[in-house]
Amino acid sequence: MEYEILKTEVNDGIAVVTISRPKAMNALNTRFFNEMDQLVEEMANNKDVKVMVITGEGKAFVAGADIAEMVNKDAEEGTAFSKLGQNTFSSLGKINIPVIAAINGFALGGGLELAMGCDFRIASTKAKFGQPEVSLGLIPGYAGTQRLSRLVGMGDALYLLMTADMIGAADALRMGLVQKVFEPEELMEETLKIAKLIASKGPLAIQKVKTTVRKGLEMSQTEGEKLEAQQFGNLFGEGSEGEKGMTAFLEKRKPEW
Ligand code: CO8
Repeated sequence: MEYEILKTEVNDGIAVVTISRPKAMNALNTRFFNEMDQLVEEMANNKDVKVMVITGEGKAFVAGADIAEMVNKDAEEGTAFSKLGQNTFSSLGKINIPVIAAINGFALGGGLELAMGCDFRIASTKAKFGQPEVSLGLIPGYAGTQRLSRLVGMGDALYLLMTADMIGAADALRMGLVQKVFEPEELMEETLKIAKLIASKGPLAIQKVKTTVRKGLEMSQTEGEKLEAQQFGNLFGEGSEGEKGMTAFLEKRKPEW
């Protein structure tokens, strides 16, 4: 399948994926999900890509699911459209490379759900966030009810979900919904600096941080600690990444992975 909505550029191990449907505020349609599924598979198998950054073209990161595509769906089709998006966004959490959302503008409804499916979020001071579904007589369908409450806690999640209030970057930062905020003209440059910093670290360690935290969140503390001990141990031994990193430290030089 040719890409029509997703534009990808890979430089120095960082893939920047721009969602490009600006006339519809980058609203998410079936075509977007099919392209994103294909792209995630390609990125996961591309040894040159160490970090993926997702951003939007124009005024929006993504202004939600495509309302024009959804309006005539029946209950069964609505459930299918919800599962399609849930699967795509959960695949971002499953691939071995970190995925960062660089939120340039509106991140509403399905757009905020996409951002929350990423590993963490960097925002422009101009970004706006919200879950406006109840204004449309809907609820989030791409795991927003689940991810938002886990990310910001029940009070702020229910506030956003029940009021459909659109908040700015400062409030999103306070809630922990985003991790960093930059001026619009600095957003990509600063996000790329963070991506490059991550790309300079032990690649297997980065993979294991991602999978251990994400899988751990679905386990009890005791099970999570068992998983951590296993993953920690896997980084040791002759020729291992841990050996390379620790030896470089002791020899006062930069590691070569
Ligand atoms: N879907 C389809 N088209 C959209 C969407 C959208 N979500 N958002 C904007 N557009 C279109 C507009 O219709 C308009 O099209 P046109 O030029 O043809 O009239 C164009 O984009 C530009 O939009 P505006 O003129 O409205 O631009 P403004 O700058 O005035 O406003 C806003 C920008 C505030 C972002 C405004 O467009 C808006 O409120 N958009 C809708 C936001 C929204 O409600 N999002 C939630 C959608 S529901 C959702 O995401 C549920 C996810 C779970 C689905 C589960 C599946 C079953």
